[in-house]
Amino acid sequence: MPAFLFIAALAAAPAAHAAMPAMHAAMPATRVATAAPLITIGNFTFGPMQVVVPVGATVTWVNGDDVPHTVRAVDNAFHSRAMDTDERFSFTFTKPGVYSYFCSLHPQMTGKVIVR
Ligand SMILES: [Cu+2]
Repeated sequence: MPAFLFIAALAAAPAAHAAMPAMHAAMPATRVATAAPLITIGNFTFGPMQVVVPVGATVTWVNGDDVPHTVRAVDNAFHSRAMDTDERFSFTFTKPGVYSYFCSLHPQMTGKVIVR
């Protein structure tokens, strides 16, 4: 490679290495999603059960089961209607916080959206 490219690669390498530990440290035990994560309901479970999203994220749930499910916030911030197979529900989170939710038809089904 031309000398100037090689020097540029050397200069960039330390910065990339320095960023690595920070990225690992910031990685939580739960799923960190994009601003538009998709949560799939399957086998009476929200998958993933917990997502971490930025403020302004729109989370979409899709029902992959062959029985109806709902998505209802514990504090009633959102409440879908009963979703049949392949139906979707979306909610945009405009404030930081921890949003616990459940399926009102099967209250043992629970999930959490953490908005940062
Ligand atoms: Cu359900």
